[in-house]
Amino acid sequence: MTNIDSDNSREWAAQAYALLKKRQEEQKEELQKKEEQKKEEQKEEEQKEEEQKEEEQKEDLIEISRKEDIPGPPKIITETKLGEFDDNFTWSAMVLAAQGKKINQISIDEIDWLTKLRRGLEETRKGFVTELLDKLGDDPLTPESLDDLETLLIRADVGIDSTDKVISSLRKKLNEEVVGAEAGIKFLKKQLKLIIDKPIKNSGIDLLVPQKGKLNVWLLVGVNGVGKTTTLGKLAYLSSSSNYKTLIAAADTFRAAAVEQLKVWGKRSSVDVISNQSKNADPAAVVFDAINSAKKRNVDLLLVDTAGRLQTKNNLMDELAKIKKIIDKKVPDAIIESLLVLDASQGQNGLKQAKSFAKSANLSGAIITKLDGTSRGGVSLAISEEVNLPIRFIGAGEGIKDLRPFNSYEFVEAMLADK
Ligand SMILES: Nc1nc2c(ncn2[C@@H]2O[C@H](COP(=O)(O)OP(=O)(O)OP(=O)(O)O)[C@@H](O)[C@H]2O)c(=O)[nH]1
Ligand SMILES: [Mg+2]
Repeated sequence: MTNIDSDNSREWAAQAYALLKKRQEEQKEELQKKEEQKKEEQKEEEQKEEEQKEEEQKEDLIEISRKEDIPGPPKIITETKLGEFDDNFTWSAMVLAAQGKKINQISIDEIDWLTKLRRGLEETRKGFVTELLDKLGDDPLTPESLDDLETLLIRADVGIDSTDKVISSLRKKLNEEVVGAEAGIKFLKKQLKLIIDKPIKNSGIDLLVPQKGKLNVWLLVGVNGVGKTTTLGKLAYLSSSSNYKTLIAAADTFRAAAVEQLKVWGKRSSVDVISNQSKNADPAAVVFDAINSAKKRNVDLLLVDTAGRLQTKNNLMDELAKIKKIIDKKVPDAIIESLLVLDASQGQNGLKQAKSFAKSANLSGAIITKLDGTSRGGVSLAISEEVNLPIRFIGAGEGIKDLRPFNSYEFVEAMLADK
């Protein structure tokens, strides 16, 4: 980025910030007005009641409980607050601008998410970009700096195949021309993006959304503890707040607390949960009930939580096959997505899981979770290159809004942000 560019960027980000702040203040004022109006109405009502009660008290001296003692309905706080106008804001605004967003199209939620993603990938970046930039300085790339880069990529869990690919294309470029540090990073970003985009392009679907007019069934699979249930909860919120009729099937009947955990998420996102409380219930039977219910209610998206832990792995795969069979039989034209949930902090272990699941579970995509605070965010590249799975969503936190559709540009920018 030249100085002129970065001056312009800051100016642009400052304008966006001012606009968001103004919008937030207007919303606040509007909310305040509404609340005052409500209070006014309440007061009038109370006064009327008071007068009535006074009349009654004259006849009968009974103590009457005052209305203030009765608690009002709980306030639902889902609005994200605008943070400071800082480096995080400027960076996030620029990433949105680079994708063609106009100043008045930017939302606080988007800024908040990008800030979280960039913060989350800080550890991955620390052991990688910071060191790389230190090593490179302002000098052009040399064959030695490529060796350093190779080590750093492997250390960030990018995987051997992706690393080889990136290094050999950089080497080729170096043979043809002098590549400065800045241009080198730009080229590196482009190569990493190409790797992540390949399986997405191959799938023919850029952005995974439920198809309208059909029943979409998304199965969340993966080993225990990777974040399946949490991810499902966040997906339920994303889906219902995007106006898709959503339903949850609690098909993890293996772990006793799983249904309760899902019900909490269901409540948070106002989505119903179909479950079977009896011990040793058959997961396929829960899916059977859920499909009946989904058909009756004209549901767009049925989210199915599955167990991550059964006695043996074969058992788990058999269970998944049984669930799919039931769906195929009952709704042959349903669109089934089998999404493998992977915990980024498990690095190469996660890659192994992906390879083993991909062999037997007929997966159609991956969801990477726990990208907040791990130094192994690079594993997303290994999943794309070595398992050929399109990444569909990424999670960076335990909150309901901490999951977003995967965007390779934002991901690579966050992973290689230079501060
Ligand atoms: N920091 C962080 N924690 C997460 C994220 N996603 C899930 N978790 C946490 O990871 C833990 C396990 O999450 P679950 O959703 O229960 O995982 P699961 O795969 O359903 O686990 P089993 O049902 O036991 O197989 C919980 O403490 C979650 O809060 C994330 O993106 N970031
Ligand atoms: Mg679970």
